[in-house]
Amino acid sequence: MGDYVWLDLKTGREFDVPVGAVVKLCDSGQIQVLDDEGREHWIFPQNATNIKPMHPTSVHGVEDMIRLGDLNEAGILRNLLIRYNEHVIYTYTGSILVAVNPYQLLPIYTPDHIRLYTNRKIGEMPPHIFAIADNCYFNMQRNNKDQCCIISGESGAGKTESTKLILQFLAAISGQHSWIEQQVLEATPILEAFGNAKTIRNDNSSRFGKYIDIHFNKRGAIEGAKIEQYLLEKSRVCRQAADERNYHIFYCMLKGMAPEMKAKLGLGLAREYSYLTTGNCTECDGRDDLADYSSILSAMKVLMFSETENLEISKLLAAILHLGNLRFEARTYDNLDACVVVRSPDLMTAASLMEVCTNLGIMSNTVVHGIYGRLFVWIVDKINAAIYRPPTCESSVIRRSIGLLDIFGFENFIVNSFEQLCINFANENLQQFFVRHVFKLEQEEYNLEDINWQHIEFTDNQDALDMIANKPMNIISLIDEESKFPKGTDATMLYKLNSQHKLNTNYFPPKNSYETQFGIQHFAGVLSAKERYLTHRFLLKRSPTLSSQFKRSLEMLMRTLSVCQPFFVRCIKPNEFKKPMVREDLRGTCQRIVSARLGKQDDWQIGKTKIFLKDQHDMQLEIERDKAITDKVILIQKSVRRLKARTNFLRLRSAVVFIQKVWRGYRSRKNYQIMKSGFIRLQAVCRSRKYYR
Ligand code: AD9
Ligand code: MG
Repeated sequence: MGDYVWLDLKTGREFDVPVGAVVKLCDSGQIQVLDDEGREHWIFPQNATNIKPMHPTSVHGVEDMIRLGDLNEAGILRNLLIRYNEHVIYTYTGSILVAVNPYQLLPIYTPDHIRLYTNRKIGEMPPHIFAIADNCYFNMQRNNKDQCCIISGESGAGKTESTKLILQFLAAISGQHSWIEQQVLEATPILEAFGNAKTIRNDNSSRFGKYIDIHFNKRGAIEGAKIEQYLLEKSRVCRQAADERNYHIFYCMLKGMAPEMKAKLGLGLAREYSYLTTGNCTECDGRDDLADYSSILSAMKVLMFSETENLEISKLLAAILHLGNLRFEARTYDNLDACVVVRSPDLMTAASLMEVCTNLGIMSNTVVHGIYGRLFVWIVDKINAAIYRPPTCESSVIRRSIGLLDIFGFENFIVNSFEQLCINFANENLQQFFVRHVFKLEQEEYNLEDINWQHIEFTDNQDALDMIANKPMNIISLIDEESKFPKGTDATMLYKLNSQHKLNTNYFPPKNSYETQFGIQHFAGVLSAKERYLTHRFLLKRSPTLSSQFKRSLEMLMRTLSVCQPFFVRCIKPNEFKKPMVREDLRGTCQRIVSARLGKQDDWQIGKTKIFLKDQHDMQLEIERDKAITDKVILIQKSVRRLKARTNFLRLRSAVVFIQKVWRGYRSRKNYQIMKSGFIRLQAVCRSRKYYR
């Protein structure tokens, strides 16, 4: 009793690995165990193969996972879990740092921590992002070699926060407290304002990639920096998915700009702009757009943006918002179908802000997001003009640098388009860089030196990379070619992709001839793309095409990285709720619901991703749900009646606030809307009864 074991529940789940458990009771051959997720199990003698003793290193966890006796997936996951449960988010695997996103501010980044981690060897202190930064700095000086730190992980895993922490550490130990350090640090809020947005995965998601190269002089002090940006997601300017926002800057500007200035630019509230409302979400919990606006303005001052430049930027942002509100009317000229912009105050304001006449012709979304894309590039150039000091003859010999790579994480949405292909392709490249450094090069060296070693299994993603971009007729080159081809359509492109790659195991052709979706097996999983590339023709047709441009900048990045000594930080997202200390057990929750409502019968089964029910069960669950909603509605109706009796009809707003509270406790806001008139409109959940007083 009290022994720790691995319990293999063999649930058949996709990511089925043994879990840790502690033995509570041994009774005539039967063993009762309590697993890490708090569930009890009885193990019978005939199932003894389900249980294995745990190596002592796994019981309370280790700081460096190389030391794990059970060095397998289960061992690694448990090690991270028990540390995370104690708010210890950093763990090493050799010199690689694994960082689990705590989703809360931990008191581990104070000036004292900076001092504690300065000038220490890796392993001398508990794992920490500052230890990686310190080692980058130390290696740079000792080996006189440029360093780079590659921070990877899925969207929301903590890459950008880690980058900021490393920057903060380097600025502190560079020790000058100089203007240039300040400028390098202040570049971040500007870049985030224009290049980050709330997505369903991350409230501050980077919608571009960046490589910040920090330059140090021979005394080890920061003397400048250069920022390289990659592929801003421009489509977001005109369209956002449900529950997502446009770039932060728009909302900050509308909240924080002085009223006189807003009047001058003809600006109102966020909800008045079509480009800010397609995601049905103008606020972001935990973000203060008003306060952020003043931080952005003061950062811009530090980075030497002039008053005139700031005004020009605001004018362009305002013009984009007005353009988004334009309406078009279909017309026929000389038997040709055409459309014209309807004259409106928005058209006048947009034209005057952009200093063009109102005969704008057709203002498509592409033009607009083109404006924003160029504005973003201009802003990055402007920042570089302030922080980059070109090397002098003398300094170029002794200047050394540390590069921090923070790109957009792997993404898989319901509809994935060209942007996701590029983002995921960039991640594939980085994974290959990681695989080469951590496994391939190491193992090649052992072979060359005739060293005895145990082969480590790893997944090499080189084939997927070859299919996407390297081999002749690769996916990117086919997309490129089709976008230049005068008669190219989505269908012809898909046909070419299918005929070229259908036998490749990394390619998933459409399931039938009506499907317009194809999939790519990425190292992070299968991601399918709704084939919509040619709608981006405006951009693709330019010379060089967007994809070849992106491919070239990635190649340059890989070349830069390859001459540096690399450090790796792998960020991990602990749950999908953007919350601290949640454990996610959707399967368990579903199991509890069906067992509570349908009983423990053999009539239903839980598969890997779905529950299989009989028709009558579906009906039964529907009835239960309806009843639960009706009970709530009755409760609300009663409350309204009570309130109306006590107050009078005109004071209905306070009743509405009350109802919102009651209702919110039960269902998410998405399912109801409080109308100005005081009506509650229920969506989806109560289709048959549309309005309730
Ligand atoms: V994306 O690919 O740009 O969508 P990132 O960059 O990986 O993504 P980010 O760094 O933005 O994720 O982290 C997401 C959120 O997690 C942050 O806004 C913080 O609220 C939270 N986070 C991440 N790391 C830390 C941390 N070390 N301490 C506290 C953190 N909170
Ligand atoms: Mg980020």
